[in-house]
Amino acid sequence: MAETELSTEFPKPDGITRWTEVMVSFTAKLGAQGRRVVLVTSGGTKVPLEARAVRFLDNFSSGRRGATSAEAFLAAGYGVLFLYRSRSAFPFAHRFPPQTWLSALRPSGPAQSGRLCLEADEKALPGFAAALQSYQDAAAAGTFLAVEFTTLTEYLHLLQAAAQALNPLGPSAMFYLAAAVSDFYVPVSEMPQHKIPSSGGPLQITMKMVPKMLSPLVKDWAPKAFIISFKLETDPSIVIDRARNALEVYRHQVVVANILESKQSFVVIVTKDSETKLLLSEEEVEKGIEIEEKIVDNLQSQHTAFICDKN
Ligand code: PAZ
Repeated sequence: MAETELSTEFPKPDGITRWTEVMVSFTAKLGAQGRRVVLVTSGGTKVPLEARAVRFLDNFSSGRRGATSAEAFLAAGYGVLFLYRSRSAFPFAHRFPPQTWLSALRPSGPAQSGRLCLEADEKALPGFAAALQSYQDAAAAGTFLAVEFTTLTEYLHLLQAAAQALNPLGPSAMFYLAAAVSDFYVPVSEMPQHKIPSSGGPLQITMKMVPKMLSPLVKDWAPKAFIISFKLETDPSIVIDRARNALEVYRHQVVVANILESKQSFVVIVTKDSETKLLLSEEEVEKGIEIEEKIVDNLQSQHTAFICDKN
């Protein structure tokens, strides 16, 4: 799908040109260092039902998968472009919701020369200092860039812009498409201007299918990149077939298949010739190991083989 085609159905939001420049310079700098760069998409998209939107179609995605995976990719040495739903889970911060640090952190004395001094009982915020350090290391090294979306339209344009930024990296670029993107939308031309009145009785809406961006991504936007999509189902009996079908239709490299109820402890990494089950044992859960560490470990090895194959 060309940029003009995307803009016809989904009008280009403000700020995309600036974000494209920021993403292009982020990836170019890391590419020049010989670093691999991954685009991690994360969280759900919001679809307005009205032009002056009061109501939206949204979904369950918390962004936890994307945030935890971004941390694992950074630890593995990747540059991470994190395209995430505003207010969804954020790398290094998502384990510390306000209720944890609001009560644990205390001013340790009056602010001095503009410096705020805080202290906390280490046990009240386990992992907090390490998370802060990891985030600040990534920020100082320039290996992490977060870009926010809220609506489906913003997501689609930012994905295209991110692909434009990553494409020059060829096989060193990875796309890790963990966001839960709406399959349905109301075209701007068919949207009511104002809040849909409840006085009209039960609501019937016809939504159009969102075009699958995996197709232009694989064919045109970043044809040399290593591309991973995710497939979520609620019926375990169909998820692998659906994953295989996606691989056949879009011809990308990997689908990570997961089921809603078990998504944090079990996934299947599906490729053209393999199915690898990744499972967290109870001991691993107790040790605080997360399934994303295993997913990223597996994909990093596959990415290495992919790069070797292309060179
Ligand atoms: O964001 P989260 O951690 O709550 O959930 C992750 C997920 C289930 C959205 C992701 O693993 C996934 O499957 N994304 C693709 C969903 C789909 O469009 O099928």
